[in-house]
Amino acid sequence: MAKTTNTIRNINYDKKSLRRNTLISLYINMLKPRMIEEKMLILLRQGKISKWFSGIGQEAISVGVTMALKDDEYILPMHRNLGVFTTRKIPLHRLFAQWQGKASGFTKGRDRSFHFGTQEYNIVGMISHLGPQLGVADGIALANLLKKNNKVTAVFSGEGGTSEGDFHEALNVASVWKLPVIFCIENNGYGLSTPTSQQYNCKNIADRGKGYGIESFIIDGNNILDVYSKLTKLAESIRKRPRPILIEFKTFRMRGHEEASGTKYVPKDLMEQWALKDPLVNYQAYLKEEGILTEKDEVIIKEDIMKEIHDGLEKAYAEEAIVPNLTSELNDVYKAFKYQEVTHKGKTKEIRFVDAISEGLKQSMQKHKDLVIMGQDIADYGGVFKITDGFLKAFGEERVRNTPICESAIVEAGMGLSIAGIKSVVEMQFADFVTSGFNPVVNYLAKSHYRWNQNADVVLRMPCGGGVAAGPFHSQTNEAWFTKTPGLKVVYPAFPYDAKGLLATAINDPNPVLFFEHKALYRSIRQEVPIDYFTLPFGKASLLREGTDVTVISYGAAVHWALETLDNNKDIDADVIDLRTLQPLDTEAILTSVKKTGKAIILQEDSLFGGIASDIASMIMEECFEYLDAPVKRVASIETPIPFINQLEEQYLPKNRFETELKTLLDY
Ligand SMILES: Cc1ncc(C[n+]2csc(CCOP(=O)(O)OP(=O)(O)O)c2C)c(N)n1
Repeated sequence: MAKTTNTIRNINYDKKSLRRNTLISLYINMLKPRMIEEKMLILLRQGKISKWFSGIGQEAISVGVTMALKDDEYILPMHRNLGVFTTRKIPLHRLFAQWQGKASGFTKGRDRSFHFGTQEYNIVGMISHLGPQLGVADGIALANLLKKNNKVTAVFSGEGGTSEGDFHEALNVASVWKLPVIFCIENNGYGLSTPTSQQYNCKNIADRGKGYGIESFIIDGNNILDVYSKLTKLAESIRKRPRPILIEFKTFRMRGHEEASGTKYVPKDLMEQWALKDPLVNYQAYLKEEGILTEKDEVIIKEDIMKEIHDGLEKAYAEEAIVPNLTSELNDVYKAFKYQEVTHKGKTKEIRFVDAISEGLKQSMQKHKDLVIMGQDIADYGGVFKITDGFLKAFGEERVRNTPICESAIVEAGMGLSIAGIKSVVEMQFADFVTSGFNPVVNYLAKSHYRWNQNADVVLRMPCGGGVAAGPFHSQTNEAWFTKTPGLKVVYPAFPYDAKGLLATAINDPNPVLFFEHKALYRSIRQEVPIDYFTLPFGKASLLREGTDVTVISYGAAVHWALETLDNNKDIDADVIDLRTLQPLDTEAILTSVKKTGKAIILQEDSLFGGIASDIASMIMEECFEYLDAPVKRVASIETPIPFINQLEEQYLPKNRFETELKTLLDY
């Protein structure tokens, strides 16, 4: 522990009307993470923990912010915010167990260090990618705004993290939507080895607030009384008048990025200057000067914390190591969902694919009273495909939300809404644009339940597919990017009836669902569809035709190409399987059919390599080898981006090659 007696104070404090209890609590709450860290550094040297990101010298920020918030208000910390976790009074043995990968931690050994959240303590931990936290905070703040509960959300980032697009998107959305969120930027001089001069080129990060229409402040992050008093005041003001605020805390990173990386690149005098501004040492000296803390108090407080650390460590060490259990690993990827069948009793009506989606969405909006939908141009304009036409009038602007062009922040906001218990549907204007929100989809939505038991109750609507002469960026069918990622469900209907029933299920399901809607089907495919709300189960393919010669497996628009080919070749007697959902996949339907026919052909709109057809083909070979009368055939688009002009697109897509390939297979 750093020596504190006879210290010359380098920070000026103003305790205003703060009571002794609060002043002492601020001290204890800063001291505890410092003492834990000092212990961790010893354990690290002994090889007892693997990695450590130090927040030494930055404790005043974590502690001041956390104490300014109420316990039921969410905080989204980063890797140097141990003080948030300890100030929220998480039992130390659980923190230690988390770092040791033990079961009584927060991630069952599935994620390390501070990469966890806990609803019990209203803390949402980071993913490694830093920036997404900011958009998730927007979502939580939006939930608070909608619930009108006057709660504030605080989210942290380093100055390095502010260079990510997520920062800019999150601030912009928060400003446009007037979200009650405090963006806390800890400017500690370095992002790994990169000094601020190479990170950004404005004087202060706080200056950026102006560009987004956000009030911003600079606070001395090493002055605990400043941090606490100013944050308390700001939080109170935001509770009364919801709005975002940007705060830049000036501070310094006193140790390496993580312990192994050292601080060689930091000028010595800089380190020495900041050492004089140690937030704990200075505050302790101040409390003593003021007669608020005596030597005796200090000894007792330290002994208590030491004992708490010691006991916590004993308990964590005594806990047995995790024994891998395959079933629980696999079961925890998704939140359990008990499918509720809602059958349709009433009348049917012939509608288009696009109407089925619109109707399904509308009925889910009626059923789930707090379901929020978000997307570009979906409100007044009704969406570029007019699926949400009239929704604004029917459900109001709180639930039907036009968004700025910022796919990352909106997916992240969906995650935040889910954390706060609100379902959402996000419309990607085109499935192609999901790339701009790819990180939060595959890393936040997909992995949160497995990591810390937090589901992402978000449906992403994905208007996709070719045949519409729209070129490489408005025609892709990119389902394979997501079927590859555990934690996501992927739905891809081919008919209006399926689209309506599966969309209802996607919204009921508490897991993240990517719902692919083929644009070429929107206005070309009609079907009798029940007028009332109904659901259809995931993981159940539909057997569209029954035959004995061959099994044709497909999904989306390609199902219609297969049917057209078979209509033109009435002599071919085929089982036709429309997969309907790709994750979960109805393997049983596939295998049963192939065992019957002995031949399988998979028609996929996407280019061949790495698509779902390849996985299905492998699966058939592994499971049905002895039943096969021919090699499994995959038919897919060629290995180029999807081109614009009709004749090139026709050459690209597999539609016209399917018939020949099917006949070759039958002749084998
Ligand atoms: C998207 C992404 N890029 C790079 C990294 C590697 N990385 C982890 S922390 C870090 C520095 C972050 O700096 P800053 O945001 O200032 O926070 P600090 O570590 O200084 O507290 C880097 C480069 C990462 N985790 N995620």
